Amino acid sequence: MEEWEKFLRPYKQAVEELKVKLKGMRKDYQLKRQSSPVEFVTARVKPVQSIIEKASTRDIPYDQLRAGMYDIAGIRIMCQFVDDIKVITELIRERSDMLVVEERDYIENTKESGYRSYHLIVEYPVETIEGTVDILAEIQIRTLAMNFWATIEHTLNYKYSGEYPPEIKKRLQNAAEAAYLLDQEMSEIREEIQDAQKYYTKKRNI
Ligand code: 0O2
Ligand code: 0O2
Repeated sequence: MEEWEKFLRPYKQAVEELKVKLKGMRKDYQLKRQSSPVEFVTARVKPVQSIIEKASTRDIPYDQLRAGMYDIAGIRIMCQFVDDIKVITELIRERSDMLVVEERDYIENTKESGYRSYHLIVEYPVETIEGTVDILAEIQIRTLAMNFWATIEHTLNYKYSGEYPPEIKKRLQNAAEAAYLLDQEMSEIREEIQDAQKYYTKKRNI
């Protein structure tokens, strides 16, 4: 266990730092009195049990975990509108404190399950007393509707270990379609919503 704690130390540090930095983007927009593409940010270090299971199913040797498993540090950025995802991706690509090494677009290429999100794998340097450790982290960017669907599907996935009864599978596909339509509808009235939010923020600040 002590070995795991040592191994996970830079990941824990990275997750905390990345959370503060990415939440900072929201603060910057608020200071400029502009609508933020970032709604909220969550982050976690993958539990040891999940690391062990994933290493076993993917045949990743323990001495190659740092390079072979890129979601030990996981950050999730939620936004209101699908177009916000592109803005956030671009802001992350331009940053000098992390390097995007891979992108996976599950919005253009929706997974068979119905899963939609944009994934970035970044290399991030963590300063420790023994020097710099470069770790990989996965940043998932998704709308609130995508997050709602993915959170519920993830829970059901645990219950059924991915082997859904046909009725549940169909319902989940319907729900994925509904989430997609919800995102489309909200995009159509985006300006209306953002005007209302600006008005509300102004009123609150008086
Ligand atoms: P605030 O003030 O709400 O912005 P930690 O336990 O310290 O490691 P944290 O940040 O407490 O981490 O928890 P986590 O799980 O990483 O992130 C949860 C954050 O997401 C919390 O913000 C929640 O308020 C926010 N959150 C969760 N669901 C929603 C939602 O539907 N809408 C919005 N706007 N925010 C949500 P914080 O960090 O407490 O800060
Ligand atoms: P956690 O911590 O439980 O979320 P590969 O099969 O190799 O192409 P890989 O390496 O698993 O894919 O990476 P992928 O698919 O790019 O991203 C994996 C993560 O994306 C998952 O993490 C989920 O968080 C999310 N994800 C991918 N597909 C689905 C899906 O169908 N439903 C839901 N709810 N989430 C999905 P883990 O490994 O599940 O870890």
